[in-house]
Formats: sequence, C-alpha cells, structure tokens
Amino acid sequence: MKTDLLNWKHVFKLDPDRYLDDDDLEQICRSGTDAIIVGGSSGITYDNTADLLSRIRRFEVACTLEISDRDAIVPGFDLYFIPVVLNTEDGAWITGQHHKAIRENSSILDFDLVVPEGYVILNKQSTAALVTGAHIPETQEDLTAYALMADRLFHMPVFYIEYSGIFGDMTWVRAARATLRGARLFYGGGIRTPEQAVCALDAADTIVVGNIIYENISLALATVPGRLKHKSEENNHESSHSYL
Ligand code: 1GP
Repeated sequence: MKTDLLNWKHVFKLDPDRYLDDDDLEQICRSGTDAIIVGGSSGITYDNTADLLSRIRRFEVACTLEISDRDAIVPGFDLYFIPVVLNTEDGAWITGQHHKAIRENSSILDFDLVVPEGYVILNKQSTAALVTGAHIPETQEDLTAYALMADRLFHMPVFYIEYSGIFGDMTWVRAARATLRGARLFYGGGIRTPEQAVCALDAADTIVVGNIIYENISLALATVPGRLKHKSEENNHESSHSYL
C-alpha cells in the first residue's frame, strides 16, 4: 500500500473541522482522484476525524490521515502521514509532538503504514505557519536546501511544499523537484482552477487540492487529471495538456 503513493498525481485534502455535505463528499470520493488526505491545522479532534473517515469509507478511494494532533490518531486509515516541519526552529514540530505521539500510540501504530513527510511551509499567513513558527524560505536556494535535507539527509519518502491558501511559485517547485532522487514532491496551495492544476502538476509529482472543495465544488472536481483531460479535449482538440 505504501508504494501506491508513488503513483498519485492528484489528491484532495479534507478538513475534519469543515462541513461538507453528503452529496459533495460523494462527488469528491468518486471523482477519480488518487486518494483523500484527511488533515487540517486547527480544530482537529478524534471525533470529527473518526466521523469523516467513516463517511469516506462508504467509497473505495484510498484514505490517509495527515496527523496534526496526537489526540486524533484514529485507526482504520490506509496510511498515516507524519509531517516533520523542516523550516521551523521549534522542536515541538520536528520531534517533540512526534515523540509524545509515538510514546502514547506505539501499540496501535502500524509503522508499515507510516509515511514521514519533510514539510516546508511557504505562506507566512497560513495557520500552519503561525502555529509552527515557520521561517519562510526567502530564495529558491533556501527551498532546494530543504528538499536536499528531506531527500538526502533524512531519506524521507515525501517532500511536501505547503503554500496553503495561495498559489506558489512553480519555478521554485520545479527546481526543488529537480534535486530529489528518492522523495516524491507533493505540492499544495491555492489550486483553484484546472489551469493551475495543470501548471502545478507540471512542476510537482503530486498535487494536493484543499480549500476550493469548500468554496466551489465544480471547480474542485475540475482539477482531477482525468476530468482535466476530458475538459481540455472538449474545448480544444489540439490541447497541449500532455501530462496525462
Ligand atoms: C493544504 O496543501 C493543502 O494543506 C492544499 O492547499 O487548501 O490552498 O488548496 P489549499
């Protein structure tokens, strides 16, 4: 199962603390996306996480928990992503919370399902940046150095560039991906249109779509690669969207 993520191109991230009605949830789960990540930066509880998992489990899509609160580690997910924030000096988000979580949950955590993420936050206004005290990379070289840390120093399977809420600089993302040998580059942040999805997927290995789900479900669904292809073919038979 763990190696399946190597093939993911598109995932939706659902926040247990935000409301999504059954129809919208069904459309997301049946959209053709490769997986659902359950996660958020605030208001995450065991109950709202378990509730969302049980609703997603009515469908066949793979479902991963991105752990942000050690009191909300719910059994039954396919994988457990554990973010290690590389651009903070606050040890709580590098090893502190992780140590407590593992100490408290070692009997129930299946380490074959655990996926460490080397996580770099680039939107200084985001809740994740404020909570973790992230130092935002100032140059492309700052970012690629974090990519090298995740890939060569810590041998993490995922390097996650988190622009949460804003669409990032794809030149930086592309440069970071070019440095990776083993890690897969996840990009998330501000993907609100099919065109942005195409652009981000050209720069990253896997794109993560979050906020737009709660703002405009049709636009969110239109970011799924299979649908993108269909849409672009309808609109332009000579479409240059060739990544599919
Ligand atoms: C957030 O990376 C994800 O953790 C997706 O970002 O919500 O801006 O789409 P958006």
